[in-house]
Amino acid sequence: MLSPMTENDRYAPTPEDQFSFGLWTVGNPGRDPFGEAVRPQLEPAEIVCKLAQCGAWGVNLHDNDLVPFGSSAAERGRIVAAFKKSLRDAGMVVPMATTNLFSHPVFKDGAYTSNDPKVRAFALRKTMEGIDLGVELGARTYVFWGGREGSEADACRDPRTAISHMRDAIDFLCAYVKDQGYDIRFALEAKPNEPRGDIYLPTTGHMLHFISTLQHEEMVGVNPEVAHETMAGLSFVHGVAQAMEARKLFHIDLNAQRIGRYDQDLRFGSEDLKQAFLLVRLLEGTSGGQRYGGPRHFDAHAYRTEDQAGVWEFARGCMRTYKILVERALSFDSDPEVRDLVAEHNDAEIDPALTGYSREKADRLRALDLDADALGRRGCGYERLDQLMIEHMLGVRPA
Ligand code: GCO
Ligand code: MN
Ligand code: MN
Repeated sequence: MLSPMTENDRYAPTPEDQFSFGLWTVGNPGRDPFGEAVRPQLEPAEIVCKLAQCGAWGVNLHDNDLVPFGSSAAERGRIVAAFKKSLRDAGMVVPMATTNLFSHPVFKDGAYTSNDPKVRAFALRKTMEGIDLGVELGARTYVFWGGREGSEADACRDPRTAISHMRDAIDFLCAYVKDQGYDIRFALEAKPNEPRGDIYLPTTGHMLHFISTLQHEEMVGVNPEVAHETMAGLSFVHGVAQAMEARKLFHIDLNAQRIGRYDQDLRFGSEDLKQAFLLVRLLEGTSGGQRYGGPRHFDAHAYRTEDQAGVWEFARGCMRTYKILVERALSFDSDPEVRDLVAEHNDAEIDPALTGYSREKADRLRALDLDADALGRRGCGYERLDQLMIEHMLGVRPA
């Protein structure tokens, strides 16, 4: 039984929310390195139908989530046609697609960064076919997660060579997209480790710099994931904000994670609610910044303890928590006391002198009477601000 959802439920998902799930997320049968599957493998058509019933808008996929590795052209054609029909029937879209470059043993030492040009060639060709598939299904974003692009025995290659191979691959594929006339952008997803001991380009920050070295950097952005940045012990919100500021947030993988653990891919908001709140506040622009316009994709899966009912409970929980947090963020950012505490201290005399260097501005700065001791004595009021945030999050304010 699905949890009850009434028609006027203000947290009920709508297509405008752009909530999406991967076939591999709700389709995860609960296999882990220590145990077998605990749930049957669902067919893509069934996943599409169930996701639509839960109120999701989109479904994402790896090439092989839909078309099994090694399928013939005829099989591919049949599978894709049937899948398109299930999308139409359910009113669902495919906003993002990606390539599985990690399951087959050929990728055990990487795909684009493998030392073997034959493996690199195979990876490129597989990605070209994956892009064709994504475009055929209507995807506007193509994600690159280099799960096996890393090492354990680090003497195996110069990491600089790995990065330059990675650049060659992305440059090649950007040119492929342009040559085909496709309307699709790339989003690079970082992860510090797992399944490799260390993965190259381990954080969103590394990716952002790498993108600036590409031939078609305008086509390439990032797909940050809560779990991955948190595994590295970093502030996910700061990483996402940097991507937004650089206009490079093309996609996002929402889930939950505790620091210092394996990639948990938990239900959105189920851990570190404060980061989740701040993230939603950032994405939705409730404090005034620009809103993120892309899909809200949940790259997570249900606990291994769950049966099929638990999986749909999980999916609805991700979306519901997101919407509750939107409401809480709006409430926080419209609280007059909060506005007062976060208001910028504008100074008509000083502010213009701080940007755009000129000798005259430098002289003005030198002439300013600035009392560092007095400035240093002032309290910031952040204890109050943070407590107010907690109270909005917990729903006790406004009373
Ligand atoms: C992981 C990754 C993947 C990717 C997916 C799309 O840690 O397993 O997050 O789920 O997001 O492969 O590229
Ligand atoms: Mn991910
Ligand atoms: Mn992950």
